[in-house]
Amino acid sequence: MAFKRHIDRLPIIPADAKQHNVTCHFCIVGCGYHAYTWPMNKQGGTAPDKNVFGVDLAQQQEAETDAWYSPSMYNVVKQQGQDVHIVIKPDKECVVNSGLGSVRGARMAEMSFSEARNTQQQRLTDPLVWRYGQMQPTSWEDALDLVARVTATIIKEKGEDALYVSAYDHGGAGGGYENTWGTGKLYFEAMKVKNIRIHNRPAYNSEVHATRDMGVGELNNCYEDAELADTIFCVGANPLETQTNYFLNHWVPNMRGGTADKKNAELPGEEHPQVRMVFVDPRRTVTINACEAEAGKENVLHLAINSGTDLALFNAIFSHIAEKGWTDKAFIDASTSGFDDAVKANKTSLEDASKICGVSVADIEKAAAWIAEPKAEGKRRRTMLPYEKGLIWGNDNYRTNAALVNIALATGNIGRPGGGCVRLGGHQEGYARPSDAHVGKPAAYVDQLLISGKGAVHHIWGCDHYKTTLNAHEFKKVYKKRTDIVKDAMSNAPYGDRDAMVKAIVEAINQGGLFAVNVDIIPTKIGQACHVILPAATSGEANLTSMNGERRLRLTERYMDPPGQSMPDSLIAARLANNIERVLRDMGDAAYADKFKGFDWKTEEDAFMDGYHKVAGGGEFVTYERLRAMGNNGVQEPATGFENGKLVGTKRLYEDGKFSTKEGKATFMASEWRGLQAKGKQEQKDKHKYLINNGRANHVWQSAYLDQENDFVMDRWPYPFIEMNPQDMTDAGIKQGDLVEVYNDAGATQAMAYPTPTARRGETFMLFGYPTGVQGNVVNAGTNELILPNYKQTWGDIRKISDAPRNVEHLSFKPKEYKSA
Ligand code: MGD
Ligand code: F3S
Repeated sequence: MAFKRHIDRLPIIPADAKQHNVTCHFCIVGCGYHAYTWPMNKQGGTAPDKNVFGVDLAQQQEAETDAWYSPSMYNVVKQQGQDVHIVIKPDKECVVNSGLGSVRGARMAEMSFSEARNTQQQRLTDPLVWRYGQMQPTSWEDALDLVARVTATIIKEKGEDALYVSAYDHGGAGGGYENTWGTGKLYFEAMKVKNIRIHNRPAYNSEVHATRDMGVGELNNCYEDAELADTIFCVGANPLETQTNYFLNHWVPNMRGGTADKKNAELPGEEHPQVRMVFVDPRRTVTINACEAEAGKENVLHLAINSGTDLALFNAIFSHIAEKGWTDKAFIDASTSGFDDAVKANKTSLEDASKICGVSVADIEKAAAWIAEPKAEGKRRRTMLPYEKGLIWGNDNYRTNAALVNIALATGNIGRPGGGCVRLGGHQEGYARPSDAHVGKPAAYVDQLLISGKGAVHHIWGCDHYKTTLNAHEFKKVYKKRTDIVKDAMSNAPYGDRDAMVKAIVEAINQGGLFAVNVDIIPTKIGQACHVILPAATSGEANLTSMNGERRLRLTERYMDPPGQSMPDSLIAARLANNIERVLRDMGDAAYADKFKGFDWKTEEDAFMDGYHKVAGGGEFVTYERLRAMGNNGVQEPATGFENGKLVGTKRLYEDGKFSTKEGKATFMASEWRGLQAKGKQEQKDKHKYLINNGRANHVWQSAYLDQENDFVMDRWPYPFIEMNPQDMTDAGIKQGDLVEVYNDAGATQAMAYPTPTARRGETFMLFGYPTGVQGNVVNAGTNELILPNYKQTWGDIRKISDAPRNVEHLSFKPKEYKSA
C-alpha cells in the first residue's frame, strides 16, 4: 500500500507562537517559510484571538486559505533543551513563492531531528573516531586534537599540497556565507590549499566559466523577468521538478496570461503577445508537458536534440539571427565587443545543425524567430534564456555556455526586463571566500589524483563522492583500499599514546594510505571509509544566510537546537584552525601557527561579520539585525545602501549596459563545434546500446541524504528509477519494476525499470546520486579542459537482474505526464 502518514489531527498554532524567518534550505529558489514554535503543554484555539492566523477556524475556510498546514509541516523539536511544537509553513507574503510549498520544502519540519517523533534519527550527534575496529563516539577536544595533529604533521612534512579538501561552495542546507567563509578562511587564507574540489565536481572551478569570462555574471536577472518575457528559451532544465515554485509562481502565471498588469506597468506601450516556450532537451520532461497544458501546444516548441549537441544548435540559431538582421545593433555597439569575429567563427548553417542535432531545419528556424523576430512596430522580443544541468553537465560545457550567451548578447537580452541569460541554479548560493587564485586554471583533478595514490590527508565537508562523483566505481575501490591501510594502522596503535597514534597514521600514509576526515550532518557512504567524523548543524539549527537564483539574500533564523554536540560548520572550521594553531605552536613553529590566528569566533554571526560583511560586494551594509528586519523578502545582492531602515538592493544586473570586464563591455566568444569533446565519450556511444541520461526527480532532494530516512520518498522510490521506452523493455525482456543492471567499461550500477512512453528508443533517464543505485558508477572520467565533468553524456548496456522485489510491488508505474484540463 502506498505511504500514509496516519495523522488524525494536529495542534492549532497559538496566537503567541514564536515566529522565525526561514528560507527553504533545499533548492535555489529559496522559498520563504515561517517556523512557528510553542511549548508542548499549549495549543491554540479556533477563536480568532487564539490562533496565529487571526481567523475563526470553526468556520469552513476558502480553498486558497493560508490558515492551514499539512502533517509534513509539523514536528516536535528541541529549543534550549525543551521539547516544543514546530510548524514550518510557506509564507504567503514572500514574493518568491507567494505561499507555495514544494514537495521537498513542505517537508522541512518532518525532515528535522526529533527524538519525540523519531524523525531523522540518522543525524550525527557526536564526533566519531575509528577505534577498536569501528567508529566510536568521543569529545570534540579528542577528535579535533587527532585531526589537527595529523594535519599539522603532514602539512609541515609534505607541504600543503598533501592536504586534499572536498568542500561545498553553496548556500542553503549545509552551506551559507558563514560556512563557506569558515572553510575558505581556513584553506585559502591560513593555508593555500590547491588540491581542493567542490561538492559536485572533481575540481575547484566555475560551472559556468564561459559566461563569467564574457563579463556576464550567471545570475543576472530577477524572477519577475519570467513574468515579463515574450519567449523563454530553456536549455537542459526541468524547472517544474527542479525549481518548482519559481516555475509555478512566475512562469505559469505568464503562460496563463495573468501577468498583463505587470507587463503594462513595467513595459508600457509595448505589445504583449502570448508567451512562447522553447525547450532544448533530448528528453520530454514533465515541464514541457505542463507548459503545453498552460500555454497551449502551439506556443511550446520542444527541440529534442541528440544528446550533447546543443553547441551546434546555438551556433546555427546565432548565425540565423545575424543573417536575418534580428540583432540588437545599438546594444551590440554600445555594450559588447567581438561580435563580427564570433559571427565568422561560429557560422553554422541550419542544415548542418539539423544533421548534428537531429532536429528539423524548420524547428531551428522557428526557435530563432521565437527568440528574436521583432514584435509589432519593430519592438524587440523580450527573451529569457535560462539553462541548467543539461548544459552545465553536458558536452563541451565551456563553449556551449559561451554559444548560448552569444545569442542573448546578440539580441540585447541581458540587463533588460523580461530578459536574462541565467543559470536556473541548483541549491542556493552562499559563496564568500578569500581569493582562490593560487588554485590555478585548470584546477587540479582531485578525484583522479586521489585515485592515482596522491594526497595524504583528506578533509571532506558535506560531500559524498561515493554517490555523486563521476568514475565513482573506480573511486570507491581505490578510496577504500587507501583508507583501510590507515584504519589497520590505527587499530594496531595504542590508544592512550597520541604520539604513537599519529606516528602510526603517518607511516600508513607513507605506504599509500589516506587519512580521511568527514564533516557532515549524517553518516554518509564516503564516511564509512573515514577515520574521524565531525557532526555539523544544518539550517534552522544555526543562523544562516544565503541567496537564491535572483540574488535574494535572506537570514534563516535558528529555530531549534542542533542534535547532540553538533556545531555549525563555520565554528567547526574555527575550532579546527584553533587546534592546528595550538599543535603548530607545540611543535615550535610559531610563524606557521600565527597564520591560523583570527578564528576566535564564538557564533556563526561572528563568522558572517568576519566574512560576508567585510568581503562581499555591498557586504558592509549587511548585518544579521538588518536582514532579520527585511524578513523573507530580504534584499537582492549586491546591496547598495541602507536607507530609511531598509537595505537597498539590485533588481537586475547590467541594467546600465556595463558588464563585468575591464572595459565594461561584454565579449562575444568563438565557440566552434567539435563533437563529443570529453575523452572516451564517442567510443562509449559507439559501443553501447543505450543513452544513460540522468538527473533529478521532484520528490528527491539531491543524493537523498535526508530522504533516505523519509518513508514518503523511500516508499515511492525504493530504488532509483530508470525511464525506458516500453518497446525497448519488451525487447530486452524487462517488465515494469524489474531491477536492471546498467553497465559499461567505467563500472556498473542498478536501477528499477520505469516504462515511459515518451522516452525515445535507446534513450533512458536514470535518477542520479541515489543511495540504492549510484548512476555515477557508469559515468567515465572524461572532463573538459577546465575539468568540468560531463555526467549527462553516458552510454551503457542494460540487462535484467531480477523481477520487481517486494518493496517495489506496490508502486504505480503510470506515466508521469498530466492531462490538460
Ligand atoms: P537535471 O534533471 O539534472 O535537472 O536542475 P536541472 O538541470 O533542471 O537535468 C535537466 C535536464 O537536462 C534533464 O531533463 C535532461 O534530460 C537534460 N539533458 C540531458 N542531456 C542533455 C543535453 O545534451 N542537452 C540538453 N539541452 N539537455 C540535456 C538541476 C538542479 O536542480 C540542481 S543543479 C540542483 S543542485 C538541485 N537539485 C535538485 C534535486 O536534487 N531535486 C529536485 N527535485 N530539485 C532540485 N533542484 C536543483
Ligand atoms: Fe524549497 Fe521552494 Fe525549492 S520549497 S525545494 S526552495 S521550490
